[in-house]
Amino acid sequence: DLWREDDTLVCALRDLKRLPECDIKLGDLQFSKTNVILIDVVVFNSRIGLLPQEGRDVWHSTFVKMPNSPESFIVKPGIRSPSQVKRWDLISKQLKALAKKSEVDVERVEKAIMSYNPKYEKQWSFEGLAKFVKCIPKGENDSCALFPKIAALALKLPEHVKKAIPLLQSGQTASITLSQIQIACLLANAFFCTFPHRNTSKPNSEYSSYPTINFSSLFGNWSNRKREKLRAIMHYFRVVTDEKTEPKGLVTFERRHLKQKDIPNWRSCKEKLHKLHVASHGCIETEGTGMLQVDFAASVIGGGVLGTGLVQEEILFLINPELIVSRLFTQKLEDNECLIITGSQQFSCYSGFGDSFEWAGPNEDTLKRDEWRRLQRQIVAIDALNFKHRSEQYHMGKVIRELNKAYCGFKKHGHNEPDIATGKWGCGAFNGDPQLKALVQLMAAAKAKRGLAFFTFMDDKLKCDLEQMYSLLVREEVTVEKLYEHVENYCDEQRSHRGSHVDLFEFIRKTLRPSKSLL
Ligand code: AR6
Repeated sequence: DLWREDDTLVCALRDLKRLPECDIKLGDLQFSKTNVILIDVVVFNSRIGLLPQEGRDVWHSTFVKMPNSPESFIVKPGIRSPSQVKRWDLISKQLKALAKKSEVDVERVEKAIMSYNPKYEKQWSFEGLAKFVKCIPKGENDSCALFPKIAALALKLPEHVKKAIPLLQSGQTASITLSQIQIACLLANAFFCTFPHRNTSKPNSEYSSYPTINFSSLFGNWSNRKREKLRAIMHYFRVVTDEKTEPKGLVTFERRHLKQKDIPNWRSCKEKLHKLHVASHGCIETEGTGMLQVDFAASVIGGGVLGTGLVQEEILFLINPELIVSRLFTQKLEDNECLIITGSQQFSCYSGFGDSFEWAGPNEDTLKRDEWRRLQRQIVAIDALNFKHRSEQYHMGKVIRELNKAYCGFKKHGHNEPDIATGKWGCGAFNGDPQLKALVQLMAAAKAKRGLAFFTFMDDKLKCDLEQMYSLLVREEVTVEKLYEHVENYCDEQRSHRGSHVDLFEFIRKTLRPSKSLL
């Protein structure tokens, strides 16, 4: 192997920084105009307990439109003329009827949901949910007993969430902190498809730039994927509706927008590469525990979690279902934006990926909590570009977009922050070049002065190649600006027809060590 010269310069996993050791001092929980907190901060800070923050409903384009808003009505067709009913009156009547029972079947759930979503009578199907209830193994088959509990939880919305929930809109840096039980209550409402104005994402519709949140799409077409997704979701509700296991912490969702003035000029970045660890075994959420964990996101957060998608992001959202609530208030991410979620709980274990994904039982989350009672899990959602043709990515405009996106996610906001756990970001469903994406993430991490743990997900060749490329770059003291130049030259060559078909690493190696390439 021509590459192998000296020892590799990558570091060991234990040399990277993780959350418990970082010991970040948060001080009292504090709200501001851009840091909205849905629980009572005074009560929380005096450690008395967890109460919802008082507030009022705001029916406005910059807030989540709530199903219990006094301004939300449903038009019911009448014999003579249509009449208007308050949405929550109808919903609560239906859900109360369910909550009273010890068991209800899917038909009854369907009837309730359709009663306040009459427009979708012909479009929505509950075939998937019905088959799910039929096919699930005995010990786990408590769905019919869970439906009433989920209904009871959804009904508590007016008690649990009193303050209006702002939308995290594009262009903003802002956060929302709420309790896990508030999240559970919102998700119980999503399960029962109660959120108004959220059933269509047609262009020009009010929420066309938001993800869907009502769970209707999970209940339709049956497939093995649906079965496993529903197992994970039902397990979440099993835990949160049980007083003994109900979670008691907080979770923060923060949208970050990288301001123009903070966008690096990559052409003149003097930083040297920071630490790198590469592993072909293990994965971001396990071996990367305590690090800033990258969600290989879609710009519409959560991607296909409520539909058929089942790759890294969707799996992450299924095993940490609290992440799904981000879909309620997070507008589509722009190029220079990311979403950071702190404190979500991992409720389930899994095995497989895509079609082989399986729910593998409950997960006892043993992470410690921070001063704001958030589990020490930090996830950053960054969406790579989706390339139809691989050749599209070899343009500096595209490379810069990816550099800025990664940098927006990686940029530190305090002194003592953990390193980053990532991998083949943008290289599966989104068709990116793993070598290019690895260098892009290394450059962004160098600028952010953070180390990277890179999990190649069983790709042994990438592990070897990346270790050797990194070692060469470090040995040659290649700075970010220099690396940028190499990438630029590679892109030029890819586009001109003189280009040989070498890969990016080989190209850089030949440039840095021309004599060796002659061997
Ligand atoms: N840890 C480390 N690596 C992983 C893990 C993991 N847990 N899971 C997967 N990989 P992909 P993308 C590797 O396709 O290309 C979703 O629908 C594995 O080798 O999920 O950025 C989103 O909502 C995999 O092939 O990410 C977006 O719409 C590779 O990472 C879209 O997919 C890429 O994973 C994003 O696609």
